[in-house]
Amino acid sequence: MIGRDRRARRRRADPNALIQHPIESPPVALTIAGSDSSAGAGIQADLKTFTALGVYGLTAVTCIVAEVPRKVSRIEPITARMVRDQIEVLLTDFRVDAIKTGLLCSAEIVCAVADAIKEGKKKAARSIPLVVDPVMIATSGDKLLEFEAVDGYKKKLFPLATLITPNLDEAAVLLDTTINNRRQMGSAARALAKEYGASILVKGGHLRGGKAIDLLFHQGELREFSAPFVRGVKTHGTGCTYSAAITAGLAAGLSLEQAITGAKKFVTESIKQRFRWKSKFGHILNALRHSR
Ligand code: PXL
Repeated sequence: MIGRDRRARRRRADPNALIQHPIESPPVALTIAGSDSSAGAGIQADLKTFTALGVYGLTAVTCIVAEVPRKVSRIEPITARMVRDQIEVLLTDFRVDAIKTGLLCSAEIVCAVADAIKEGKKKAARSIPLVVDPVMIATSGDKLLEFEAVDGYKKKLFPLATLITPNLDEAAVLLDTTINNRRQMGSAARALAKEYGASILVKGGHLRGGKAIDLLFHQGELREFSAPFVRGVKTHGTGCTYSAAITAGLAAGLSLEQAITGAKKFVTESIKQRFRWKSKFGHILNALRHSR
């Protein structure tokens, strides 16, 4: 059911309107994710994205990652109880318009997050869109998620999701298969949607070629979203930024397709306009520029 506020927002559902006419009570989005010390991914990317898109961001931190774009040094989870409490207090007091999950680190945290969201939604007595970004591996290739946590996603979190946004590697792990082309991407999106009753956006960025193509399976249909592939950039945090921008769009009252279209443009621009520095060791450090 959509309330009066949400209907009013959907009527003026132009994300630019939110930026150009700041309002005192902007839409509110909650990110449940890990902290990236280099601030290009994780909860930092989510907050920058929400802010750039005119949405107020709340955070529930799940773990702390000591890292730079090329290398994860150490991950330390927060206690599941503390993760749960952050979500609980926020959902009790704020009227949260959309939620996203990013890196959840362990099976215990995945289950705690699912329980807290379920409970919070019940108390709110209204539907709150939930975007689940099943983060498993960093762009650097470092493993971020405990293997046993995949089962928790399948059993507890995916059934609560509005949208799940796996990249090719994550979709392949979830379906225990390999995905090498567009046809296999489409089949994966359809299979995951059927399994979990959610809309699925399979991100094909890693397939390369001239375009970055994503496939959405939503309400029984497959739809393509594409943007020029920005070459030669080792991007860190694009997945987080993309799912956060979709979440911001949903919080602002956009339809799923409008939110994905806007988010894809936002990510592509953030990559094109990236910041660059030279590290002390002579290699280039890139960071997304989350602005419009
Ligand atoms: O990009 C995936 C990702 C998500 N969340 C956190 C991360 C990373 C990548 O390093 O650190 C906290």
